[in-house]
Parts: sequence; C-alpha cells; structure tokens
Amino acid sequence: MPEKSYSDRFTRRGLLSAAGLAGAGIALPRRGVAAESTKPDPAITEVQDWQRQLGEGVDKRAYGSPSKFEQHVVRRNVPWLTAAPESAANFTPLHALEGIITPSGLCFERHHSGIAEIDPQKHRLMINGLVDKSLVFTMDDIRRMPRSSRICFLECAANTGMEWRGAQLNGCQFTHGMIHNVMYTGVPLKALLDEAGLRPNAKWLMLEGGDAAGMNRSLPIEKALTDVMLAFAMNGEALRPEQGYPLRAVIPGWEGNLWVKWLRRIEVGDKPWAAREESARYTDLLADGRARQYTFIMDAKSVVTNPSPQAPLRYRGRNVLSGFAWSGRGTVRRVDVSLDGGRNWKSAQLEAPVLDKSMTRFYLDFEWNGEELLVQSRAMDSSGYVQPTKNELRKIRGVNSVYHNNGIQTWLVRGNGEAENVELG
Ligand SMILES: Nc1nc2c(c(=O)[nH]1)N[C@H]1C(S)=C(S)[C@@H](COP(=O)(O)O)O[C@H]1N2
Ligand SMILES: [Mo]
Repeated sequence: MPEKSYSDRFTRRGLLSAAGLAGAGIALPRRGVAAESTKPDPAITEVQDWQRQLGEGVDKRAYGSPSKFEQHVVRRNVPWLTAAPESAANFTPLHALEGIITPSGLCFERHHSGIAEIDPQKHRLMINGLVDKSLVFTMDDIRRMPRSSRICFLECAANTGMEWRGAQLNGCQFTHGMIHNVMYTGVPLKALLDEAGLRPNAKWLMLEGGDAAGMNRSLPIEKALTDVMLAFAMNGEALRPEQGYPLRAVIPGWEGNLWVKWLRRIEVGDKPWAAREESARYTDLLADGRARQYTFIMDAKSVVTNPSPQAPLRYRGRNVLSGFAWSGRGTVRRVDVSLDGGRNWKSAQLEAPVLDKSMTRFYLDFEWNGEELLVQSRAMDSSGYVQPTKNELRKIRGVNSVYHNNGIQTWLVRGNGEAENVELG
C-alpha cells in the first residue's frame, strides 16, 4: 500500500474553522437520541419472524458463540504485510469492543511458526541451567502451586509499526490492534524458580516455546522474580491454542515477544541468550544508525476507537467518543481528547477499573453537527509520562524502526461522518 501524504490538505490554517466549531460543540447541552413516536413503527407493531417459532433448546449450543449478526466482528489480517499466514499477525477489532476485556476469540495472534496444538497430558515445563536442581513440571504439578489472577495488556512491539513514516492503514484494528487485554490465571514464575533454587550468578532466563519455531527469548531475572506469571487460563477458561495452550509466560507491561507461548523450557543463565540474532530483530534502529536494544517496557499510548475509519459517525447531535489507553509503567492517570487536531484538549472520563498495566477505557460525550474533526487522544500515566506526538517521537528515533511507536493517532472525520487515518503536517 503506498504512503499517503496529507500535509498539503491539512495545513494549520485550514483547520481553524473546524477547530472553532469543535471546541464549542463539546459544551452544548444534551439533546435526546430517540425519535419521537409519531407514526406506527412495524418493528414494534408487527409480530417478528423470531417470535413465531420456538428457539433452539439448551442441547444445541454446548459452547456458545456470538450472534450471527455479529459475524463482522473478527480478527483480521493484512495479507501483504507478511509472506505466510503461519508467520504473521492478525489484529484485534478494537473499534468493536466494550469495556476493557478482550474476548478470547478476538485476541490478536502473532505466530512465528503457526499454532501448536499441544496435548496437556504430554506437556512438560523444564527448568535447568544455573539452578540447584533441574526440574520437570507437568501441568498438574503447576496447578498445585498457589495461583492468582490478574488483568494485563499484551502489546506487540511492532504495533503501529507501519505508521512510522506516515499514515498508512485505515482502521484502528490495523494501526493499533496488535494488543489484547485479558484476565490471566496462573502461578508466579518466582515460585517455580524458588523450587529449583537459583544459583548466585543467575542473571538471565531463556524462555523457550514448544511450537515449530521453538521460539526463545531472554528475560532479565529481576523482572522474572517481580511479577511474571505462567498462565494456564485466560478470561476464566483454559488458554486458547492461539494464545499458547496449555502454558504461556505473562510479562506485565513488557513487549509481547517476550510472552513465550506453549512454554516448555526455562534455562537460567548469567547473560542474555545465544539466540541473539533473534533478539537483535527486536531492536529499534535510530536515524544515526545506532540501535536501541532491550527496550522491553511499553510506554504509555492511547487510541480513539470510536469514531475511527471502521466506526464512522452515523448521527448528528449526541455522540459518545470512546477509546483505550494503557501504559507498561503503571496505571493510566489521565487521557485528554482533542477534536481539532491538538489545539484544544478536554479530559476524558476514565472508566473503572483502572488497573496497573491494563488497558483502560475512556469516554467523552460530545455533540456533532457535521463539522470536520481531527480526533486525537493523549495518555498520561502514573509515572508522569505523557504520550508524545508522532513528530516528537520521530525527532528522537527517526523513521527506521518498526517498533515502539506510541505516538498520538489522528483521525480525520469528514462532514459525512466517515473517518480516515491522517497525519498533521
Ligand atoms: N512460542 C511462541 N511464543 C510467542 C510467539 C511465537 O511465535 N511463538 N510470538 C510472540 C510475539 S512476537 C507476540 S507479540 C506474542 C503474541 O501473543 P498472542 O498471539 O497471544 O497475541 O506472543 C509471543 N510469543
Ligand atoms: Mo510481537
């Protein structure tokens, strides 16, 4: 897909009129949303098809799935991004979600060698290396250790990576959908490491997956002993195969590639692992040719999901703007929203629960009268960090990286309500 340049069309001068209207629009008094009932509506007065016969009984849907009218709400991929679907990613439909939990069937997937289908009876987790004794755990062993649940986001470091050089993909599903937010249940990695007994020179772990890639990643021991969890469940049921059934690493706030799925081995060492060529791929190339390495933490970021290209404005008058914010450094403290490309900002309402290293839902009620909008959101986290504009990021990082793009997203909403991914000049 070719890059688009919007800088000519969206000069600062051109924005002024829209800015005035939008700024005023926020404060207008509430109007009703429902039409006044003046003539009979067949949707109310007539008996509907689904009222004429018995519905399916309790023996028909042993494992439930969404209404057939929701079939458009699915993970989607962008085939031209990668050579093969087995080594690719698809994207969470963020614009179609509510609240903060990503339903398991809609969690984006990123595989290097496809989905491993593992028999949990035959699955083992080995811990070896710089430990007092090497151990092998069955899934039953792991389930006998003290467990807990927590909600946190997983964001691929490449999320929004196609946008470094300019607005590219038309929809928050594609620009921001390499993220999901799940309640995991599992055991603290520390409990397993304690059982094996760490040697004093233990500094790094190598986590290895049981997929065809045997994907492995290096993890510093301090993080492993702080809040890393080995999860066997998500959203109240066993992990999905796509998400690493029967066991995956959960590494709150850190980039997704470390969250090894189908986890089968942890080797304890004194330095980052030999698969250095692999980890080297997850470095951020800077403009001057130097690279940022081991950029594990995901900085604060946000995106307006409604309106957005896949969720246009359909009505004038009352509307609810909504979106997600998150930070790998703590909780989301504030989200500001602009409807005029960053000239005026208004604080959005954060919806509880606002959790540590979790996606957070925000809302802003507004009136829309058909004026063009340039919609943006800007997150601030509990460390005081403020989400930068894309140009501020580029000044520091250049445009060579595909990773860690947490810049402010802009949607242009046209007079007909349709939204488009744009960049301000
Ligand atoms: N074993 C294994 N683990 C893996 C991967 C993989 O290909 N194999 N991909 C990693 C990457 S790059 C990401 S972003 C996350 C994606 O997790 P998800 O598929 O649950 O979204 O898993 C990570 N863990
Ligand atoms: Mo990733």
